[in-house]
Amino acid sequence: MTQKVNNPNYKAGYLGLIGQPNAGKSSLLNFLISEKVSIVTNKPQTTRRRVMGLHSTDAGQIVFVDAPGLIKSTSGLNSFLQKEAEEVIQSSDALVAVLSIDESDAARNEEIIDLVHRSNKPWIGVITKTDITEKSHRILIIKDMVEMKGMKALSISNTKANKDERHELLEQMMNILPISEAPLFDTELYTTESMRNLAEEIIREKCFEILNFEIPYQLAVQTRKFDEDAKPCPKLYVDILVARDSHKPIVVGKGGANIKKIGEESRAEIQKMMDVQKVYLELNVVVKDNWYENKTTMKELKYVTKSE
Ligand SMILES: Nc1nc2c(ncn2[C@@H]2O[C@H](COP(=O)(O)OP(=O)(O)OP(=O)(O)O)[C@@H](O)[C@H]2O)c(=O)[nH]1
Ligand SMILES: [Mg+2]
Repeated sequence: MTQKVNNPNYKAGYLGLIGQPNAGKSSLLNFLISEKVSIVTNKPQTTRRRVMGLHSTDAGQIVFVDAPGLIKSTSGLNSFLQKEAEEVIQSSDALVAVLSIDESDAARNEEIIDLVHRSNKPWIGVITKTDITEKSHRILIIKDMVEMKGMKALSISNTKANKDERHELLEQMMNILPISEAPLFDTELYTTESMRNLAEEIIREKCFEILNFEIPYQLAVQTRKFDEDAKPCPKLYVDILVARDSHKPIVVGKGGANIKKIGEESRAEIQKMMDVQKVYLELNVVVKDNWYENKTTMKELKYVTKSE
């Protein structure tokens, strides 16, 4: 149970990060909470289900909800991504429109602005990737689009911003949250994600980075067994699900090169995340034909929205 606070101005609530795929939502979340909770790659549609990150101070608690990028689809995994993003909008107390200056089509940023505005929830615009100097003329254009709706726009580089800029952003975000009698989660936590989920996501991120083309989009990561208290070190047995037979040799790679690299890079990052010297990680590539069309598998992977 979380404790009531003795501050009539204390704020707490869910703040959804909404944007086009690749806009920098997950990078923004990690930057704001100074921890890596949401995976980041240069490929769109990296985030699949909502990921929560927490920022707690004496003034309040922001529960960031990182959503998948907005896409339109009616089938398979993409239809889940669309529903999940829509549900984050509905279930949040306030929203951040994450708007990248790297987006060449202004209409795509406008679409996000219209969407968050239509929700009738308090929102602010955060203009990202401002370090891409050759596109900096777009900052003012996007700022205008947000201000036309009567809302505030702040700009940030997730890679180059300093502590003061981070504080400014957090303060503005706290401002649009509702007054609350108590924090929503334990104030010592920086995420509500389990170790197991964080580890799965790290492995998925490495798959995205190491494997090319369409394979990462048709792949999922599922823990078979996680023995946290094993001696001499925690043991993780994880399946990489692929959608067809022909994908398996691609994930494994020539002489096992890909899977070895995915394993090594994942293990190093999982050890860091768990704050331990050593983790035993066993990866298995498992073919599950068109797993994204299988309701049970989708459920097991938590690729179902809260309302389903
Ligand atoms: N130059 C620059 N690149 C950034 C910035 N923020 C994010 N990126 C890069 O943009 C790419 C996408 O970042 P993500 O944080 O994964 O974007 P996202 O909006 O969460 O993407 P999805 O989960 O796919 O919807 C990655 O290659 C990031 O490194 C930034 O401020 N500046
Ligand atoms: Mg993301």
